[in-house]
Amino acid sequence: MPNRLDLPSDFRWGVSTASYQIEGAVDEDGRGPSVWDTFAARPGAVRDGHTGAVACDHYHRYAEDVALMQGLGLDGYRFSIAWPRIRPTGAGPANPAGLDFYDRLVDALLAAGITPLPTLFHWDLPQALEDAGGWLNRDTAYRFAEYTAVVADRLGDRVPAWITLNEPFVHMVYGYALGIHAPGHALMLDALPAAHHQLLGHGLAASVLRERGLDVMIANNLTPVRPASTSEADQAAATAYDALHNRLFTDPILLGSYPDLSAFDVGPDLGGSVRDGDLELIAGPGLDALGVNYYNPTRIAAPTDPALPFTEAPIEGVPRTAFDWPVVPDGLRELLTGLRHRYGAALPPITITENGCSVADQPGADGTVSDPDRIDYLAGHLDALAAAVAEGVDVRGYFTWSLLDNFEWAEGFSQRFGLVHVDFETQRRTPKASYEWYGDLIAAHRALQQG
Ligand code: GBH
Repeated sequence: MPNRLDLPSDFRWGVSTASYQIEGAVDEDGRGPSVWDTFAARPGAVRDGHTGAVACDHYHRYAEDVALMQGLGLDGYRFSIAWPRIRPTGAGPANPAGLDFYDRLVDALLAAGITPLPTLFHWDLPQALEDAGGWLNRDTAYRFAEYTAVVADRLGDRVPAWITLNEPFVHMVYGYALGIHAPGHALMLDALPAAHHQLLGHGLAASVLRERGLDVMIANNLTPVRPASTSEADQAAATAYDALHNRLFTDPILLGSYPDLSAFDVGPDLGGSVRDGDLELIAGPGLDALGVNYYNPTRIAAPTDPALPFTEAPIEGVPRTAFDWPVVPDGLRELLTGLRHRYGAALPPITITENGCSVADQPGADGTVSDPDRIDYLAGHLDALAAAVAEGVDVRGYFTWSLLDNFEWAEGFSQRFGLVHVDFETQRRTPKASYEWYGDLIAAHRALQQG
């Protein structure tokens, strides 16, 4: 069996974060409000009333955080750019102080030998754009392309590859269909225009990047969908769910078409949002690498409620994370080989842009943080990844979620995903056992593969 040390010699190791989850400094240097500032201020929206107002204070402590990355020996760092720092009201002139922050961060990374991999949208939309309809408004896609041009012009001389969107599925479902994330709309299937407009924004931004000679990626949260049984009803439900979760955000980019959503009573115009020529705008620029965020598989059964054509069924008999998510490392191999089978020659190289788990870890009496469950999770998933590579899937890198414990959206600070423990009272950073393990793995892989 191949294992993680057998990954190719040019395989790239990284960590991931996102702006609203770590930066804090929400009122500084001209940043405008984002939908997450507004949403987190709503009573009951976030556990314990937490907000990202301070988070990890990374805005002021980025140099210390880059030093932690350097200690891991990373090749790359995936972070996100806060759109409301760059264009505080979503339109109009750029904010120079916001651009300066990412300029300093990029230079610090390069000085540490780390390639920056920015994500342009990781859910913190300028509130002013939400006031005009957010991603339900087609106009937001054009504002996204304008903002992309501003940051690409400033950083493109030092940043080779860019991720347009993070998890447009989660943003649509949690933010627009269920209302458990910002902007907090509970529109159920009427949220679908937010899928199309994000994808249109991806396509327009991709053209802007291409024109500047930059590489284009997207980070989709993909899941292998397993029918709960071999019954026809469960299999049909699984096919419907797979179309909504996986294909809706990948087919238009790689194949130039939307999947069949007729099981949802949704036509090919996604609620009237798709116009002539849009699919060409989405697929036309192409994709240099597909970013895959993987956490767990999904088990789907026939519907119990007539409103939707599926129901989620629990995955039993496997370990669970502190967040209660099932731990199924082989699901990553299943997902990757499935993508290769589905898209064939249309599938670009893959980078794992997120994978990790929440562990309820706290410093012990001696001050160290022991997180064996995270080490098991990462080791298992990296071995599954190596198995997929051995089966012929072209995977170029792995970015674990996350460098730091951070603001975990609706869960506030209660779920800890970091390789580095953060004390949110003192901002003290303590590398966990998993940090040492990951750094040792990177060094061992390099020594073995590069001699
Ligand atoms: C990502 O979302 C985000 O990009 C990132 O910002 C976030 O902090 C990180 O992951 C950790 O949450 O119902 O048991 O099957 C991940 C989105 C949505 C992944 C729900 C797993 C299903 C768990 N996820 N999900 S389960």
